[in-house]
Amino acid sequence: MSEAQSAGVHKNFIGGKWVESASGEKYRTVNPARPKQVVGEFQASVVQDADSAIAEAAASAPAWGKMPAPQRGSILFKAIDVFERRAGELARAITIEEGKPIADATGEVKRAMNILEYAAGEGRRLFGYTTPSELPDTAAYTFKRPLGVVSIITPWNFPVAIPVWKMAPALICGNAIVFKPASATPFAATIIAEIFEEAGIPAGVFNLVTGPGGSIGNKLVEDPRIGGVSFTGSTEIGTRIYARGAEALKKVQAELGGKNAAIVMNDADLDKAVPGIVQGAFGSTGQRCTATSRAIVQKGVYNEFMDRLIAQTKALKVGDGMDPENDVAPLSSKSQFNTVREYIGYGTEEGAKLVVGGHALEGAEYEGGYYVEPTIFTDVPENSRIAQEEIFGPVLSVFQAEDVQDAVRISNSVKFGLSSSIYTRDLVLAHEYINTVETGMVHVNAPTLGGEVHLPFGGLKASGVGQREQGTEAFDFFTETITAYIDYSASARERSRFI
Ligand code: UN1
Repeated sequence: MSEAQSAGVHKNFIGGKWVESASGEKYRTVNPARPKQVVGEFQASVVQDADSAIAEAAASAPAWGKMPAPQRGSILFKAIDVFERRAGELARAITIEEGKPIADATGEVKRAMNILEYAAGEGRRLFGYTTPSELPDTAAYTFKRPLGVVSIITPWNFPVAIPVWKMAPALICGNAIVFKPASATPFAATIIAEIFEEAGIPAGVFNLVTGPGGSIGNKLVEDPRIGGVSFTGSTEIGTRIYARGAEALKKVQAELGGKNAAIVMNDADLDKAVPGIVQGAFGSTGQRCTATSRAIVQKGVYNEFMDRLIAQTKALKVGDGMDPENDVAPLSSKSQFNTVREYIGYGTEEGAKLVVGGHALEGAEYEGGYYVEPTIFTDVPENSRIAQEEIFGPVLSVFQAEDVQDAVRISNSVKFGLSSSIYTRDLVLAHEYINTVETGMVHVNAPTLGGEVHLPFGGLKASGVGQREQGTEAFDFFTETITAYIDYSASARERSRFI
C-alpha cells in the first residue's frame, strides 16, 4: 500500500506530491451498507488548495502539451497495466464507498480500462484534416491544440468510470487536469491518482483535490488559468456551472440527469424486454443517469408484461454489494435514502398504484444500511413527480400506451432527454421511434443503460449541454481546432481579392 492509503488518512495529490489541505480539516466517508464503518478520512479542501492545484497544472501544461502524443499514450498504456493489477482492490473500494454490487463495480473498472485503451491509442491519431486551398501553392490544414488546464468535476455514482472517461481524453490531448471527485467518493479517486502516479504521469499534470464542491467548485470553473470544464452531476449544479463558465467564455461540457423510458410494443420479445427493464431499473440500485425509470407498455401486452415484471422484480436479492449473491445494494448515502423514500411517498400521494416494494429495509441484518426495496408503480399520472423527476433510485413507473406515437409522446413528455429504448421486432416501428424520440442515445431491443467508450455519450434537453463525452467528440472537446494556411509560392503573387 502506498503512503497515501496506509494511514486511513488520505491526502490531496498536487504537483506530484501527497499533501494536506491548507484548511487543516478532514472529513470521513462511510460504507452505505453499514454506516458505522468508516471508509477513510479525506482532505476538506478549500480555495487555496484548488489554487495550488491550478498553479501546478498551469506550470506543467506546456511541457505536457509539447510531448509527442504517442509518448503521452505510452503513459496511459502503462496506467492500464496498473489498473489491471489493482482492479480487484478498486472494485472493492467502489463497493464499500458507493455501495453498488461488486459485479457492477468490477464492470465499472473494466469500462475505465476500455476508455484508457481507446484514448491511449488516440495518441497515434488525433487527426486534423487537410483540404485543397482556393489559392495556388497554398497548404491548408487543421490541427488540435490542448486547452491547457481542465477541471474534471465528477459524481459519486460512477467514481471510477466517469472520472477516467473524462481524464483519459483530456490527458491524451495534452491537457493538465485538476480532478475534483464527488465529496462522497474520494477513496476511489485517491486510488486513481495513485495509479497515474505509478504510471509515470509528470508532476503537476494530474492533480487531485477532495472535499465538498461548494467551497472550491466556483474556483475550478472561473479561474482564468482553466481552459475547460467537464462536469457530470445534477441538472441544477450543471446549469450553474454552465452559466458561470459561459460568463468567463470557458468551454463547458455538462452531462446531467435523465428520466429514461423503455417502450414495450405488442410484438416485443418479452424474454428480452422484461430482464432488460429489470436490469435497467434496479441494476446499480437505479443510481445511474441512464437507468430505466419509466416503462411504457402497449396495451395488448400489458398484462403479460406486468406479470413477468413483478415476478422477476420480486426475485431480486437486496443486500450488501460485497456479497455477489445480491442484485440490489444500498442507496449510496443517507440523503439518497431519504430522497428515494420521499419520492415513493409522492407516488402514492399523487395517485399512482404501488404494486411492488416501496419500503426501506431495516433491522439487525441490515446494519443500518440505506436499503430500499425495488419498487414499481402503475397507473402513474403523467404529470406527477415520479413521472417527471429524476429519482436516482430503484423505482420504476409503468405507463400504458395505445401505439408507437402515443408511447413516444409519453417518452418525450419530460424535461430530460438522455437515453431511451424500444422493444419491438418491427423495423418500421423501430425507425418511427428512432426518428422521433428526444434522447441523445437510443436503443432497440436493449436496455437504456450505458454505452461503448468509442461512441459519443450524452443527452438532449435538460440532460446535458456542450460537446458529447467519449467517442471522437471527446477529443474535440478537450482541444481547440487551429486552422493553418501556408503560402509556399516561390515569389510574391498577385491576389485578386483578400478573403
Ligand atoms: C452508464 O449508465 O453506464 O452519471 C453510464 C451517470 C452517467 C453515466 C452512466 N453519466 O450515471
